[in-house]
Amino acid sequence: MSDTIAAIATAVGAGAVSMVRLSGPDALGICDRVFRGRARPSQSVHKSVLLGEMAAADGGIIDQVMMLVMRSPRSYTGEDVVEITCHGGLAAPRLVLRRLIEEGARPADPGEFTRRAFLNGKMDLAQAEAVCELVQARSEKALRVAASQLKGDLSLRISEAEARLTGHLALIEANIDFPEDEVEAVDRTGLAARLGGIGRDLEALLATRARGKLIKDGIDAAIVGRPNVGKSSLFNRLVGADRVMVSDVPGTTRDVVDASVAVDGLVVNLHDTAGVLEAVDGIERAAVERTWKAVEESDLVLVVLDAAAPMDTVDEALLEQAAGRRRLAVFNKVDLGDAGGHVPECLEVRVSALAGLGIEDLRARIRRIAEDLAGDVAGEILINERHAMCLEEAVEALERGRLALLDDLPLELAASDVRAALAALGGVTGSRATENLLDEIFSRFCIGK
Ligand SMILES: Nc1nc2c(ncn2[C@@H]2O[C@H](COP(=O)(O)OP(=O)(O)OP(=O)(O)O)[C@@H](O)[C@H]2O)c(=O)[nH]1
Ligand SMILES: [Mg+2]
Repeated sequence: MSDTIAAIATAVGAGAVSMVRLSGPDALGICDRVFRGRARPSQSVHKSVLLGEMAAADGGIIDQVMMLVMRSPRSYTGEDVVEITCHGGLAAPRLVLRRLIEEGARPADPGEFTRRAFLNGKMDLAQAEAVCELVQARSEKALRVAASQLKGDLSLRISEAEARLTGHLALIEANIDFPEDEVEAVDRTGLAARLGGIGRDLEALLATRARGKLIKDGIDAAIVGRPNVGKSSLFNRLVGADRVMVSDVPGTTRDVVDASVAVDGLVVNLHDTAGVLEAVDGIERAAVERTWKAVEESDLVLVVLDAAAPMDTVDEALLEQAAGRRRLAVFNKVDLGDAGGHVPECLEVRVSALAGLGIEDLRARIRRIAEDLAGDVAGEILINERHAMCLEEAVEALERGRLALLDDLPLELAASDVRAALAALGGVTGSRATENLLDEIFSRFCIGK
């Protein structure tokens, strides 16, 4: 890890300024060679800001730049870091980067700055993951959850459990090593209860997995109904643009079409689907199967019904299928009349996608359901799938250890289970992270982070 890496850290494209980041043992040396200004970067103290010019290899000027010098170990990566702010656009940041590479820097891999921060002990793995989640957050709630994880809230909960387990392990091991000596004897029932208590705390964390996914990835809402009831018209209304084709020919939509909308700090992923018919063959059948699958995979189902016509068996089948999750009966085409349809024990709205009636009411309903699903996340810890796998392993090991103690099995068994639980917990914060795992996590990052 002795090389110096460089990358454009800002989005490339039109913009007033861009930032190119450099990290590694030669960061200051490289800057000395390309910078023309009053101070030398390598002579500058931590947190210096230098204003000057970036010189091309032929001595010409590439751009006016500002350099922020952060010296090891007090930087993001723990190495010497220079952040070079230049003008935005396509040319300036690319030329600045190219110049740094000419002088010996290597283009950074995705997430490599954060990977170095992790390897240099600047943050643990849960915090490094939070950096990625923060950058990718599509809603305020997702952002807040990531920010709390970056601050170390999840890591703290894990290290508290680790500390308690380490204490219990020490007692068990002392009893194994010096059973006859003056060590405090293991109270098997008491210790089993304590392991059970830690297991329950971890289960409480595990229970946040589903909501974590909902908040980070958004709420999936499928729009389903018979052909021609106006699903696509409604989809376009909610998206606020003519995203999908609408026509009076039944069977216009053949595939599931997705669009995400922001609803009060949350993301709702809308899925427009093919109309459902009773008996179909061929391509239509495949389309209808996708619709049923969309119903199964969604958190919320908007069942669109024709307000002006009586309900039929397809409507009833869809409503029933959706009953297992959150569902909303949307009576569309009220501008054509209202047959007074009603679905017992189901939220209902009456709209006209064509005339734009009742759409705000529909949005408000979706918002309320979404908020209800996501709950209040102020300062809350929500885990991701990877954390969940580690925690499940820890919970299982603790349960084995608890039973080993209660069943009067040799203490060695309980000790090995507690050790296994500790190792699994370490997986969350990365104390036993393998190269492969790090590759997988950091490859999801953007370049320059
Ligand atoms: N009068 C009236 N017509 C509507 C309304 N909503 C949609 N339509 C019309 O109904 C027809 C079908 O609309 P679509 O949005 O394509 O219906 P769909 O449910 O997506 O149909 P498929 O994709 O074929 O299943 C179009 O001619 C729309 O203009 C409405 O609220 N009132
Ligand atoms: Mg359609």
